[in-house]
Amino acid sequence: MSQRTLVLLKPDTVRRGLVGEILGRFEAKGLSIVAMELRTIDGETADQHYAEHVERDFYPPLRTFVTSGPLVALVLEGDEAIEVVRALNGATDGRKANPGTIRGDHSLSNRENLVHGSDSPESAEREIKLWFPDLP
Ligand code: YYY
Ligand code: MG
Repeated sequence: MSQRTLVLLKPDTVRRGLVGEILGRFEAKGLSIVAMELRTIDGETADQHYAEHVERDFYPPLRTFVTSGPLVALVLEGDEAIEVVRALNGATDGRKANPGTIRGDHSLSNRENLVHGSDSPESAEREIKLWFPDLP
């Protein structure tokens, strides 16, 4: 079933010059880009995006990180796109993510882990509305 999912190439991806490498993986997989924008977000947008995490101990440094510079926000579309993107991204902690995944190949951190992908159809709908409210 074709789905849309919200993906972020977080500020570490942009700083490290990995936008092309990571975008290339999604494209090579066959996912289509239906929206994409380079954007620097403020703390309130971070709070909305990570609403489920704002009370967690790890959130304050995560908030600082995700607002620390430009990121690339995009919407990807394709068959089972939500699960496919999560599989390409790999486990949250880059130290534990399998080699061959984006995080497994390029991240050694549980915070600076390069990418975000929506975790369910409900999250994807909420996040796409938050980041791209005008997307038809
Ligand atoms: O969906 P995913 O990004 O794989 O992980 P989440 O459990 O939703 O956490 C969101 C985000 O928070 C994660 O990508 C890194 C960061 N984080 C952290 O900084 N420290 C933790 N102990 C857990 C997660
Ligand atoms: Mg998550």
